[in-house]
Amino acid sequence: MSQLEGAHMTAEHRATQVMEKIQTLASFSAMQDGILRAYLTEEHRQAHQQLARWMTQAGLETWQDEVGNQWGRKVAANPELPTLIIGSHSDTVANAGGYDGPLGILLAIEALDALQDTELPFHVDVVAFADEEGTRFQTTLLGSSPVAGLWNPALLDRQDAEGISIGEAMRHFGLEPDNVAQAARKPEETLAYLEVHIEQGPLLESLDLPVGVVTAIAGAKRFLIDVSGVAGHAGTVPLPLRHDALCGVAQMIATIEAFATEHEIVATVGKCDVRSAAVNVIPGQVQFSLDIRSQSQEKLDRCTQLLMQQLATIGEKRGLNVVHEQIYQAQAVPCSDRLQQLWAQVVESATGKDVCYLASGAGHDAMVMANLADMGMLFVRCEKGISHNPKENVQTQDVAVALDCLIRMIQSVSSYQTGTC
Ligand code: HGY
Ligand code: MN
Ligand code: MN
Repeated sequence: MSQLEGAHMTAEHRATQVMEKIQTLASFSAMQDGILRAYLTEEHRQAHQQLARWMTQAGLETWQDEVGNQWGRKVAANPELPTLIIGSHSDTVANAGGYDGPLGILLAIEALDALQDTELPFHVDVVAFADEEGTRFQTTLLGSSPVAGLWNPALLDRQDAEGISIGEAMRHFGLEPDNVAQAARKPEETLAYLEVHIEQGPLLESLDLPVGVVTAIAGAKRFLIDVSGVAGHAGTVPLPLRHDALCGVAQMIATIEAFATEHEIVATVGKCDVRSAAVNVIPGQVQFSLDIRSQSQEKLDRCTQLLMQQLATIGEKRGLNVVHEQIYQAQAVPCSDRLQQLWAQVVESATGKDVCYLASGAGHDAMVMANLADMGMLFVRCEKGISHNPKENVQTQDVAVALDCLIRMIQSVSSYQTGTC
């Protein structure tokens, strides 16, 4: 009987359970007709209470840390042994799919349930990070950064759209903001960090492969760009005399698209807000967001500088004032070579297929957890590569393959620990 059939359940049965739990988690949403679960909200609390129940049923010891992350531990016989951490995020973007984040958490819980009768030479912690997307406070990785020892207390003043600061929201949630740094884990006690996540891209589907090994995670920078012109009467100001902020932004957005195409990076304007908008007023003030990414940190830094110069030139020619504020950045991060090798061996033995290695254009908690320990990721095929969209979907049989791979990976990490691989 394979490990997957531990506790007398077949691989398909376990995968079906994971898919059902995805739907249960999706019900903890601030939206009536979609999924939105943001940091330090009632939906966050309810989802983590449900995850804690599933962790307990899988035989894990559970606790919530100082940031609001939910943990579950498969305890090893010897308390002095190091810990393998497996996790992903439980928060979502607005109108999200059900798998981005939760799939990785539920696979980890299911894998440890299947291994309940197996003694491992290390503790295994499953973690649900409470904020990876940054949906509420516009800054991401708030759950995993303190765990990785990367906490900036200045962020406590960052406010949401209602003017509530992270510090206030933490207190309301029952957390003490001054204790956040205590969530940091010790590198010397951490064996490795693993994350299983949907690919959020089309490559695995195009190759007809259920899973793939991640090589690196793209670096990203995010900005809010304020463009100021002159508001005016739509009926009386001739075009040549206008300083129309929205026309300027329109030209900037087209320039961003052309620049990213030319330089083979990705750049996205996801939000655009016309201040005091009215049909008969020439827009005087517009703020838009810019998300720019590359697998190469050097290219990301160089392209960002070049692009900002082009936006400033557009502003000068139109008599607009352009100010940009960087609100987020994450360095491009390579995945551990040894964990990539281990994942590849596991994938080959579980699928009997060639191993696909692919980089991640999306950010993940793994990119900050790499500051704590060696990091390795496994991607799961998702339909048409669609994500951050209610149409996000995976197949149960691919979940079964991913679960099999994760169980084999946990078992092979012991060889990694002793350096025998
Ligand atoms: O934006 C990202 O890459 C991730 O989904 N937070
Ligand atoms: Mn994600
Ligand atoms: Mn996401």
